[in-house]
Amino acid sequence: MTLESRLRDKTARVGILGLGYVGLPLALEFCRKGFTVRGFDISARRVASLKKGRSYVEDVASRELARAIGSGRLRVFQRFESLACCDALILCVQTPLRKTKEPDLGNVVAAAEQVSRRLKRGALVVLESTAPPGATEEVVRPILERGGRRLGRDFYLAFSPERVDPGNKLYGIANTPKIVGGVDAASTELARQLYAAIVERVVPVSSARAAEMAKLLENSFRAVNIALANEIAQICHKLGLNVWEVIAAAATKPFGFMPFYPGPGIGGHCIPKDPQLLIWKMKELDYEPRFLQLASVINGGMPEHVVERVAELLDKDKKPFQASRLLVLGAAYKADTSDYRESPALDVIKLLVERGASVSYHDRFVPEIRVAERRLRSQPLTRKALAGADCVLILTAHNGIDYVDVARRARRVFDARNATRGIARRGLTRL
Ligand code: SAJ
Repeated sequence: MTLESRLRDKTARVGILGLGYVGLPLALEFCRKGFTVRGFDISARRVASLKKGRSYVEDVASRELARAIGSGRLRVFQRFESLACCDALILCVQTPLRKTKEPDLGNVVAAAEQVSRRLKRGALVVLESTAPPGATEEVVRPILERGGRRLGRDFYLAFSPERVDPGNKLYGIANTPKIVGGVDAASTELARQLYAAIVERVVPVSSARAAEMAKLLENSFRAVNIALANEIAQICHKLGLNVWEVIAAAATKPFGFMPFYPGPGIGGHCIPKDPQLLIWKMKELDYEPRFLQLASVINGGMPEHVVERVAELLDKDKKPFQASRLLVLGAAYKADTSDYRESPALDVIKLLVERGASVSYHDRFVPEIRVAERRLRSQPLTRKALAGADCVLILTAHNGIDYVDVARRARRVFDARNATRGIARRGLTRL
């Protein structure tokens, strides 16, 4: 039977490498649509947890996971032997940035090498991990061609960007359009058929590079617009204007405008990283993407800007940082998540500690952080903690906090997220 017929009658065996916030929901979606899935992860802890039907991904319910495992629909492995029977293999491994802001494709190479050692003839390989333009063709393809294999005969290869938005209750895998771009036309078509089995709308593009670039545009769009909002915030501060009022007014325009908001900087695993992949690639091609670079500088400068604004407030109280006790509300990179990767709140805390302030934080989602070689634990948000702080900084606007009470009990509040919108109190200052 051909891969096409296996995809059509859902007998194609799907293998997913990397069972994180992208791979695990994807595995469950294929199970939901009737496929048998083999999931692979190098983490013994993750594999053990999955085998017990315990989900570690917020968008995957343990109950559904347990059913998929119990029925044999989903089988999970730490070892890669059973890759050999898979007809379609999807790589969902992390592609972090190195300290030098260069992409680290080590996980992609390692996964591709495991696949290459056991690639079933005629199988389709899809890279979902966000990667610089050309990575699918220049990094993954040569690894799969080892041993004289040929694209289009022995295997097919495509890129399809993940669009998983953790915690998004409106958009999940099935109702988020899925871009697919093959290294050749046959690969595009097979990838289209693979995803057409699980998503409502598949968007084929002309190449893997076009698909890689579309993903980077999506997130660079956010990064540069957030940088614009951050620059407008600094301009409004100089002009004595309320940037939140200005943005809200501009957002009443029913066309041609999309609001973005200032903050203490940008965090998470996508937005800070994706533009850097483009900047890095363009360096190779001797082109300088100045706009992307400038946006990165503006966003990266926001923690410092927040610290300068807090310094202005403490100066009014004749309180140097060294004699100040500061309470930070929110360590996560955005509201109502426990993810604090690349969180700008940690950058702000680090700068405050370096300036000699005594800093504590409260974040019910994030019990502990490490900043400037110190371990800080989330403190209970008590009246005493609020009253005892020389300034309370709101860096992540988690829901479930009584910001009216915060503004009432704290001597000073610096709100970098407009969490106190609509509240008027002496001592309350916003970005
Ligand atoms: N941020 C601002 N101002 C804004 C929007 C975001 O300062 O107006 C900050 C956030 O606080 C956070 C960072 O930027 O620190 C990134 O926030 P984000 O809203 O872009 O959320 P992410 O990082 O979870 O981005 C993901 C992306 N999803 C994928 O890549 C699959 C992005 O494409 C989505 O558009 C975004 O979620 C979303 O819309 O939730």
